[in-house]
Amino acid sequence: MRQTWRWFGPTDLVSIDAVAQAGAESIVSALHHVPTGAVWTPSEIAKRQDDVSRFRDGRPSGLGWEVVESLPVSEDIKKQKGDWRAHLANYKTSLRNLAEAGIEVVCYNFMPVLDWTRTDLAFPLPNGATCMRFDLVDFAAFDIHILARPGAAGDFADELREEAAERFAGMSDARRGQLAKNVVFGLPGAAENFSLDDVRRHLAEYAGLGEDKLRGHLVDFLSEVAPLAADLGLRLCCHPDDPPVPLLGLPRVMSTEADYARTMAAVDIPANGITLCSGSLGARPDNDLPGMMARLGDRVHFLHLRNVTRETPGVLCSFHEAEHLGGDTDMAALMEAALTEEARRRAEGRADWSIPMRPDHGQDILDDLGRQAQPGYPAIGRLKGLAELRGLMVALEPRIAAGA
Ligand code: DNO
Repeated sequence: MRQTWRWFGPTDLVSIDAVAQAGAESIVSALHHVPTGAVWTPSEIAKRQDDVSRFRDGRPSGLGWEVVESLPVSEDIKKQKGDWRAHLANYKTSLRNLAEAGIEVVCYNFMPVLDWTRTDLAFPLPNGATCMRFDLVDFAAFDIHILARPGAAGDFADELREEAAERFAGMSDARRGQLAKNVVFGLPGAAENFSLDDVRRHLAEYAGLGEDKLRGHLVDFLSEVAPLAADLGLRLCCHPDDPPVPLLGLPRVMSTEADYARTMAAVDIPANGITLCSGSLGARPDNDLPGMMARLGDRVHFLHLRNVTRETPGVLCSFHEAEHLGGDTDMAALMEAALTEEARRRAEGRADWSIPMRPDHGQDILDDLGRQAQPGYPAIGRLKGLAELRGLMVALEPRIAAGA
């Protein structure tokens, strides 16, 4: 298992020096400054590789850019509208340029409009740490009363609707503004940061585009890019929806094991693969993460190890981001399933037996507090997560290798 670390580029508050000191072996990064839909040019890719390869004082870091997260899929491609054919051609050019630069793993997602969604970016825990949280009542208050989306009220059960009305009535203007900002924060480091009007405009564009159509567009996209990726020696991996439920009346198609099984079967080649994110998928009680790793492991090209604590029952629930070994996913069992898959690949002689893994998100602890790194991406909280995961790995690996 390759221990990787997400780095947002030269503007990231966490330096390459810090990444090396945390013990990570390679870097996950993206060209966040390139607008979605445009080509990632060889020179921009080379520049990022160079940034990754050096410490602040210019000495070699020994780190390389191993995984792209994400090469974003444009809204036009997801909707098959506007410039989607040009964007698709550009996507392919970017894949060729990445392959040329020696990068093999490319993560993306297919969530309409917003990437991850939270209601709190710094929710205080009893020990003084902060974490990201999704509170269903706050979210309903946002959807029904702040965004005032037509039809929103009908998407929530009566009791929840009443709670949301009460919650909204009791909120200060400042809290309402903060909540809206948190929900639309979108993709960290992305060029797009949406205003409420932008969100309304984007939502309107999806009118009439339901789950089946979006799934069809995903399969169309993969039918174009996955065979090319295979030719280029690349592995594409789709990140799950976060949270893994439809929100804001938008369809979501990569939320469950059944979704993944369908999409893998639709374009049935290894280059069409999975980013198994235990944090995103773990927000649903019916996603069995160790089981998914065991059953879909063959196509898992990238692992995001993170944990959540679900606070309410139901598929659409409140949750917060727990410590990596805390929360509702049995991380030891998931690690065991991942190492078992690696042993299986090694026995088969697969060149890609070692799966890149990153400690996904972290709580803000110690000097992270008040430092305002990208939400979810503090230095020390992630360092702790990586250290704990590495401990699990070192403990389990020899046992599993011996049994293989
Ligand atoms: C959030 C991340 C996501 C992820 C993208 C991948 O922290 O897990 O933003 O990078 O969804 O496409």
